[in-house]
Amino acid sequence: MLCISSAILAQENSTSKANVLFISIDDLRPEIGSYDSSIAQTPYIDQLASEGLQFDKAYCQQAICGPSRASVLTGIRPETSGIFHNYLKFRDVNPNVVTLPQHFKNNGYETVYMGKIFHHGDLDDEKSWSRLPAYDSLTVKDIVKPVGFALPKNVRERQETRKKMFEIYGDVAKYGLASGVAYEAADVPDNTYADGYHTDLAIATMNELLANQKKPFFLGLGFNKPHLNWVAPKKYWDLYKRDSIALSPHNQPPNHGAAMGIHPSFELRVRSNIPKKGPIDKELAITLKHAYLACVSYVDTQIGKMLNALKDSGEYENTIIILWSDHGFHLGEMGIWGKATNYEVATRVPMIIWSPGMKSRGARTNALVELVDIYPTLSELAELPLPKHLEGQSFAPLLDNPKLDWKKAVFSQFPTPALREWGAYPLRPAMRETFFGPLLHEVEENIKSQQKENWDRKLFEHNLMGYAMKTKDYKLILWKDITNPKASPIFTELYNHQTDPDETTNIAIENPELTAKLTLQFKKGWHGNKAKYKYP
Ligand SMILES: [Ca+2]
Repeated sequence: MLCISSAILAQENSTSKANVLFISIDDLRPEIGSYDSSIAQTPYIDQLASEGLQFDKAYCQQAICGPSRASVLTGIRPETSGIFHNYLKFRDVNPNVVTLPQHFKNNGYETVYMGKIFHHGDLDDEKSWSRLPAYDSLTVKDIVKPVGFALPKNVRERQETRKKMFEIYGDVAKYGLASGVAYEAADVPDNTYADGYHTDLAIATMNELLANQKKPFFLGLGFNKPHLNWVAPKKYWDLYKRDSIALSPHNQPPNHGAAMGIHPSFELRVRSNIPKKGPIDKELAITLKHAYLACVSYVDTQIGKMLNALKDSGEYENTIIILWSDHGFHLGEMGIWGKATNYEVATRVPMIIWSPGMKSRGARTNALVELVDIYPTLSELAELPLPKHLEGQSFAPLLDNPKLDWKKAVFSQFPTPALREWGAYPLRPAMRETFFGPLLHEVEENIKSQQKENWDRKLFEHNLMGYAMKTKDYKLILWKDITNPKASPIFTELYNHQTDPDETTNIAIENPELTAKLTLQFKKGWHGNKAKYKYP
């Protein structure tokens, strides 16, 4: 009798475990209604924020896809893992690391993903996932595979650009030079493109999981937009009037800022309808921002579909939901179109959480948190043990009390944005012979003129790391030679977020005492800046 009741109890326990819906978004800065965007139309994310907890001060560990995602999903910071460009695979670096979904899989969860959760190259990590999405259900419904461009002229343009770039530059064109147009508005259904397709697939998969088995699920739904190219169905473009789209007035690099901290928008410029040097003119800039906003609303609608399906399934009250973006994005701020800097606009990310048991709903918190905290947080909320290797700190206590005194500082890093060519990767010499040449010459001259005797191409291209520390009031960026970590920084930036939230002026030089004090705080590292909170 005792055996039977224990068995029933065990079964009940396993089935009552909360599911996890893990929503990642690619390149989304907090351009969202609930984050006070004056223009973005995001009713579904806003709704989630109104029911959960919104983090207003959440930061990525590096503002580029691969390293940010590796850090989130392994729980290890780029500085520790060494994964600070897009061409390192986390399994090559850490073959036996237990990833976040793998941890859930090992603890009785069915784990499955669609879209972009890990970065390309890490995408199909077989140790992390227990099953495939419900492709068969979709096939029955005759949904075709998604496309990159829907309009034939844009498909043709991509092919022709590719051909042309290989003719001009030879083999080096394969390193991303041969891209099509930067944006598209086509009158097509949502699932013509990847994000709509993956949402349909996620809903079908969730319904299959709920119908067929009794394990809780960890379902990863990774949106590709608003990453370039900015393609979205026309109806999302139509949500915005061109006349209402304003550009940031802060379109110049910071006064006295680090010359090596500013890049010439490599990623955007490889698109075929974007100028290869010089400023992006106002008309194009407005179109680009329009395109970005259209993608944001497109993704928001897909999130609405997913959340509504979860509510319809009856599992909403039994599911932990986290929504996060891998980094922010400059839309002309500081003269940059792209990610890949140490500045606030690239490192600050939207993050919203909903958990069935949380006591505070619809609140916003200014607590400093980091994406590397997601792994321990979800583990704690799902009552799983915490693996020893994790470098984040669970922010679960904030779900009950968003006003708790929290971390003293959070950390991000990026190697020389000005000269790292692609995904923070060291420059391939042949790139200097392409249209990247004049761009690189210009930024290199800027660095030389600022850094004078410090200039050394090998140091700046390969060994210089910008370490950013964000406190409540300040952002400190130390540019250091990674081959000589004990040496003083080559250059220091300090921004006062109380008086200068847009980081327009580096005040390090005229504030030596404050800079020294913050540098001491930086030296304590993430260990020394954790929240002092003691778990009950
Ligand atoms: Ca990204």
